[in-house]
Amino acid sequence: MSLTFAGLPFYDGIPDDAHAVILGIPYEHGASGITGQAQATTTIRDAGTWEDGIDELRRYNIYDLGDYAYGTRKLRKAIQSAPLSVVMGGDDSINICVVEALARIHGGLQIVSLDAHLDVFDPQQELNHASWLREAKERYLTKESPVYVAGVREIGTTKANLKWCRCNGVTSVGDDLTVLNGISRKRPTLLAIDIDSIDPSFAPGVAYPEPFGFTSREVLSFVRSFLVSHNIVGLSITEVTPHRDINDTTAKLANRIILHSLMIWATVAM
Ligand SMILES: [Mn+2]
Repeated sequence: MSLTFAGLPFYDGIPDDAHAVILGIPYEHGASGITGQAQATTTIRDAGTWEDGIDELRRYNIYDLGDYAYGTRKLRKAIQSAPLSVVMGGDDSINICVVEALARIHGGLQIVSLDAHLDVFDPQQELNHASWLREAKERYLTKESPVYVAGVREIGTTKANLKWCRCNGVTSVGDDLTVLNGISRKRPTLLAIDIDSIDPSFAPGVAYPEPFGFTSREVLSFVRSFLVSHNIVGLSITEVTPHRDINDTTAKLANRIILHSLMIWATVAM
């Protein structure tokens, strides 16, 4: 393996004393058309320069578990091995594995997704990164488990998509991130950040950029307050597409969102 994330210790296997783990799923077979997301786990790790590690994180048992293949039992065990699991994609469909793993050990899991796209197309027709949320919800969550999506601005959301959302407890909150502060603070929560939720001027390295996204600062300040107030058990960052990036801007952004998240999480959870 190249550098570990932020110089964290590499753990080969499933740890039993981890406070948090980070791992990658270099998978892009859920991408439609433009691929390259599988390269992101390496690029995001390499977008830091901390061979010696970050002091604030070294006080805790936070391990980089390396990369895992999509859909394996080993991956599930890895995601389940700590109170907080940070997962780097890969295309957005890797969240199906994350939701499966977390839902099996956390009853009443809720999902908060930041995404330019709703991702609720019918998985029966095509199971990919544009249908992952529906697949994950129908397969692994109960009807009562709420799902919130922020930042959706794609052109092409169909009436059938919206109807499915209405009938299945999926709420699109537009671009008002403050709404999310009002959702259940107790429920175990997966925060799934598709990097294309952020404006392409900050995150150019994505397959399907959409204008009018969040600023990078908006997302950082949201993540900071949300991590402090809510019961986060999983954080995923997906859709970084290195060959479309400019000067590693997007990989660096993903790297820093994870890094700040781990630091704030360590401060409040420990
Ligand atoms: Mn997206």
